[in-house]
Amino acid sequence: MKKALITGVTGQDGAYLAEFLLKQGYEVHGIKRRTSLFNTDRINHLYQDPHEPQRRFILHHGDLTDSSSLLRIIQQVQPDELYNLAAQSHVAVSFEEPEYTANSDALGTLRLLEALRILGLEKTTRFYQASTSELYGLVQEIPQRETTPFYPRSPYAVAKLYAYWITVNYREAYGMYACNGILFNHESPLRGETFVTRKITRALARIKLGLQNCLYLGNLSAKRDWGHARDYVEMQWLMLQQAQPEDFVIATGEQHSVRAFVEAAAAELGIRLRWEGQGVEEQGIIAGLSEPSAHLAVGDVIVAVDPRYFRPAEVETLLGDPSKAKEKLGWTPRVRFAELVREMVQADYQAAQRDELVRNHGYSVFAPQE
Ligand code: NDP
Ligand code: GDR
Repeated sequence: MKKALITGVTGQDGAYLAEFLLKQGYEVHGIKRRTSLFNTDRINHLYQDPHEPQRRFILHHGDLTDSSSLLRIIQQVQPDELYNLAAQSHVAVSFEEPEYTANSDALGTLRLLEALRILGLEKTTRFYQASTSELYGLVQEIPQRETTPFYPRSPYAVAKLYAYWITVNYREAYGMYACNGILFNHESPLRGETFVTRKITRALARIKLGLQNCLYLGNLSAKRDWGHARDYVEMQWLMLQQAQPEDFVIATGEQHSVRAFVEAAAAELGIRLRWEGQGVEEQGIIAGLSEPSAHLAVGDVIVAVDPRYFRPAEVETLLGDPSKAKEKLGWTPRVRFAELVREMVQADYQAAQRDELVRNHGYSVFAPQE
């Protein structure tokens, strides 16, 4: 039985990848951080009792900033495949925690690669690095492909640039099977609540049910190439099944603005939008809103621009060219934009209905029948 070790197993991609690898018959090990509250919501359905002798899903406490934990876990697991998905992955937060972001995202990758080398596994363990379209930043070419020059625009992207190159370097220096997946944005109902797509679907669902008044956003004109996380993790696995290690762009080849995402989600819910500051934006200036709107007309949904969500340096446009992955990995995105929006909206609407029930009736409605 093949063994996989996943860092970041409690994250969006980690959860989908763990599920996928278990289906493929792998023994799956995951590294999770110690947290004061449980952080395993996304993988609870995969949990197996530690007393179960045949269990194939095993969690270990560790942290990308702690070499000793990584060495211990890798030594114990001796993985055939190591997927490095762990990261401080929020671009805006990286401006607030740049040093920590560099430590976990850049040096964390180095720590894993060194651990493999120190333990003599550099020729046996295959390594996947979660690289990102954020490397392209201030884009030098449209669409972006594997050969497009990088121009990172945030502490997150700069840290990921180091991780990208140290992965290439260890491949070249030590003959490791190590790959970068340069993945464009991928979303799902499991997406963290502060990334823009999930923030939108969650807020609009709650606004529809009267649980929230207003959705505050930053740059509405930013454009992204959005795909579905479930599709993308399969490519992470496929990259490690090739004869030679190579780097691949994974993207849909389709681009939409943040504003278009809001409109698609609102249409899905059948709600009417009212934009604050729209006129200003049409003149090419991003609207700023000094005061949140106090009074909403009944039936109106307000989407307002709040400058606090602007970034010190922005990535305005990303569009991937996945031709190489198409040719060599047989990549075709199964889920397109409209379907992605629909799935996320439906999941958040169900969650909001549950919150509404709790608000109106209290937790007692969920208590077991007496
Ligand atoms: P998430 O933010 O959902 O998950 C990140 C995971 O990393 C979580 O499990 C988190 O743990 C863990 N983590 C964070 N810091 C550390 C640390 N110091 N030590 C150990 N674990 C840590 O990200 P995604 O699943 O969306 O993304 C997976 C990877 O792919 C990331 O590296 C991201 O940068 C990259 N990426 C993502 C893209 C996307 O669109 N989703 C696109 C391109 C790249 P906890 O649950 O405790 O917070
Ligand atoms: P991104 O994703 O920065 O592309 O990084 P995010 O969803 O955070 O932002 C996308 C775009 O939307 C604009 N935006 C807002 N973003 C957030 N989070 N909140 C807002 O209110 C808001 N309003 C507008 C942003 O300015 C940006 O232009 C994601 C992460 O998963 C990274 O880890 C990954 O590497 C890249 O995708 C590919």
